[in-house]
Amino acid sequence: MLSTEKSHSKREAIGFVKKVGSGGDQSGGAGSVGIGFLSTKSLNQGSDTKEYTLHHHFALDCVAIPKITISVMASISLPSICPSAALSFQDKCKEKTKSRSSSKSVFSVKTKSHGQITMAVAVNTSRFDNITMAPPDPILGVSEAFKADTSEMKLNLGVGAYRTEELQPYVLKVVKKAENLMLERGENKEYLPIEGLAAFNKATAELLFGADNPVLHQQRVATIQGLSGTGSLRVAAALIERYFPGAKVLISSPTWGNHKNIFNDARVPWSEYRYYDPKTVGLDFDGMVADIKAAPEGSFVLLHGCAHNPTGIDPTPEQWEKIADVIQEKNHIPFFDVAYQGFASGSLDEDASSVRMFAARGMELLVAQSYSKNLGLYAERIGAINVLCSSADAAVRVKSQLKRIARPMYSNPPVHGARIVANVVGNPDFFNEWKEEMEMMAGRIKSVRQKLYNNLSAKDKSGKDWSFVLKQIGMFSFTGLNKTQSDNMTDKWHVYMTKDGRISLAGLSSAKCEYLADAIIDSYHNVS
Ligand code: PLA
Repeated sequence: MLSTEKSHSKREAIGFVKKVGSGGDQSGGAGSVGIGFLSTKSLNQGSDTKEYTLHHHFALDCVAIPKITISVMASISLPSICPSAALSFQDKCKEKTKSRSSSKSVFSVKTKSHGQITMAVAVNTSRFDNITMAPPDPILGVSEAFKADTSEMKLNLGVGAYRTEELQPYVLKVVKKAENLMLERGENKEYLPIEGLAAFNKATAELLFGADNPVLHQQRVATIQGLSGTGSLRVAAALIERYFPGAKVLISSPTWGNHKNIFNDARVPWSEYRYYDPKTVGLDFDGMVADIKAAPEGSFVLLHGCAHNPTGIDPTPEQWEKIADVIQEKNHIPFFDVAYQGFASGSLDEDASSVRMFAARGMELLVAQSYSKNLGLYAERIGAINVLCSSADAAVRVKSQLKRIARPMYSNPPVHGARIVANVVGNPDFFNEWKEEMEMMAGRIKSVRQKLYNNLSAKDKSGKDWSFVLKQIGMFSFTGLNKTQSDNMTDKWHVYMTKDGRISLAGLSSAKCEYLADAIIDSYHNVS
């Protein structure tokens, strides 16, 4: 153990402190040691109690530590965070230890005399010691693991990000054109208003509801630009928490892995409704309707507008109508997450048909939008939150509150992606080019889906029906593989995927379909 000795004159700045280290001794012997600096302040004026705060500390190996004397103490309280040091000090001083906040390297000293004592306090602790290691993100963490794999066979089917047939990221040609135009115009970098770029907000609401939708002409939609789908969902969650205290959000089981985090962080209670039926690898429609019906009146029902993530299973138009019936009956509020408009079917209008049908019924609803997938603007963080209200007056008030929520969260949104969307949608040539590229991307995903199915059914001699792969829509396939089987996909076959059995077909090339089919068949039949 190392000790300190130094005369103390001022209230500020006291000395060094120790770490118990092998080979250390009272006189400051060698060993592995930590050194910290303390500052002090009187807790109350005139009082003899002082609070010592540990500032930096760092480790040294095999150095002699000077002795420092602190000339003020008679008793000391140590935090529970460093029990070993507390004991050491107790032994030495025969003083009582008293636990203070366990998260702070702070201790108190009572000055009753000016005798000299030697002090030893463990400082190889951090104020962040009570923070535990967070687990890797179940989706984005997969990409990190993929990067670390050196196998040539490796395949990243984790995150839903579009890749070319060469498995390279793809920047849409129309996005490059819009960016060139923006560069030529020499746009400035001024702050946007809190609600975002006006041209973007207009374009995004029109894409969602259809430019001719009466709800827009009646100015019943409050739209603000958001930080893509996630940020838009988060702002809407904050609105729910603030203005619908105690209201529950109903979430499909299963759902996109981040939904629960979003509502948890916003302190919005949620519960699940049945959605996926493992027996049929299809929609548990009766279960879904029963659970929505059973929920407390006035709940929010989170619905995936199209291309349900992770299952790839969407209700049919008739089923959507029945879902709308029960939501209306129970006075619930639909909350759509539209992260894949145009990417599921290749058609912007078709993929928005669920939202438009609910709007046509005169229902109030919320919609979070994302341009990560359909315009490939993942890192630009561009999306929107729309609240369709029953009156223009309500929409104005709701918009003012959305802005009020956004301001302390991120102040105002980034401009680049918003300008891209506004330029692409606002220019008829660009708009058509975008639709063609979207069809191309959706088409490539459909073709690998077909090829994967062909390989699965040709190679698997067990008679298992793989046709569910073809019935699913969007960029994902929910394989039905369990966690152990999914682990086998990664550990043995270097196929990276989420542990719920989801694979992103957007990350699959035609050339890799056969390999993937082999991996799935092996994991399905040989691992339980
Ligand atoms: N909503 C759903 C249903 C999603 O699948 C995603 C993205 C988002 C919202 C949010 O995307 P954004 O914030 O980029 O707009 N889901 C991805 C990526 C593609 C992710 O997990 O962040 C996925 O792999 O599931």
